[in-house]
Amino acid sequence: MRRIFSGIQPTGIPHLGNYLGAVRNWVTLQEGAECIYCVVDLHAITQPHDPKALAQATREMAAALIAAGIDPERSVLFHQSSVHAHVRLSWILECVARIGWLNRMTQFKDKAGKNRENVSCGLYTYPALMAADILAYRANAVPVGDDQRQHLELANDIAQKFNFDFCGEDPFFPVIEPVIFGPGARVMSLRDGSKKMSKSDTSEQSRISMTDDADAIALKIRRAKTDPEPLPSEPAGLEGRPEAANLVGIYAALADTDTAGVLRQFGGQGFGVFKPALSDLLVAKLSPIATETRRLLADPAALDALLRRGAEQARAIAEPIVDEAERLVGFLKL
Ligand code: AQP
Repeated sequence: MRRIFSGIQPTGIPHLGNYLGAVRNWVTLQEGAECIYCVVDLHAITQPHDPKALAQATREMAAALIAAGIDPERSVLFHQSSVHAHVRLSWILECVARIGWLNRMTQFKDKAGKNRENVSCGLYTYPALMAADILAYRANAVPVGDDQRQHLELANDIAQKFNFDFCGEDPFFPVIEPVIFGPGARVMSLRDGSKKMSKSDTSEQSRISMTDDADAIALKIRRAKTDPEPLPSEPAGLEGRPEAANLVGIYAALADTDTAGVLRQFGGQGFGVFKPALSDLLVAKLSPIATETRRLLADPAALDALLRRGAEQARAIAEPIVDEAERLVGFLKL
């Protein structure tokens, strides 16, 4: 059976990119696979954060995941800092990973920018922790947005080097398959079609948050950057029009169709017609999630109990795996 692992940082309210690129697929994958989903609060402190807000942000992310359809009865749902196996394995994998491999990570370059000398060491070694998150469960499939493809390739390189260095003929860690699909695999900023939609973008107008109400959604879509041309009838006509392509891609992902399908419906129409239709679709899909998130957050004790149970389930899987990894490395296990 496939064992799925994926995570999301509690760095703010999840947005449409998180939903279409990752969370929605997590929900679908619950049918027919063993799924382990994690709110990765250890990753969230790799950049400056507010310690007073992190615990609540972790709860909010868990609530949003459950509201979007992650079923804690079927999947393991927990927060990363409650399972120490992640950190234990991360250290080992940092010692397996090579500096040259980490130097190639584009996410580090994007997030560090010109401030490279002053960002945290954690931001640099983030991909080794991500590899540990997955490999602590010996998960073999990881649903993510397209931006995480490079980190998964690195996780595979690290796993294979561990197997080569410590496991002889009998590989301990599996090959990890990235599960990346759909027109929502890379949702771009509403203000700049060349930048991905992100929780940490300073402009609220750049993203649709999963808790936005109908008015906020309509306003953000109305203000979304576009061009004066009508929509083309064929996907090729979107070339060189990143903002238009992004909005069409969002519509396609929400309507479970593809770009060609959307353009068959809206080709030749201007944004004055297309944007209200997109707003209505967004409201129809996101409003029930926002309402359910608020309902879950009204009972933090119940939410905490779910996370506590998820952590116990996660520990039961990860601790023996990481114990064995430590034995393979040669630690004295008493
Ligand atoms: N714009 C996006 N389009 C498609 N998928 C996306 N994901 C993130 N942004 C997009 C996917 O969401 C999952 C969880 O991401 P994360 O929160 O752990 O980290 P991130 O990729 O760094 O997302 P953000 O929103 O940009 O967070 P911040 O601003 O805090 O760094 C991942 O599977 C990711 O691919």
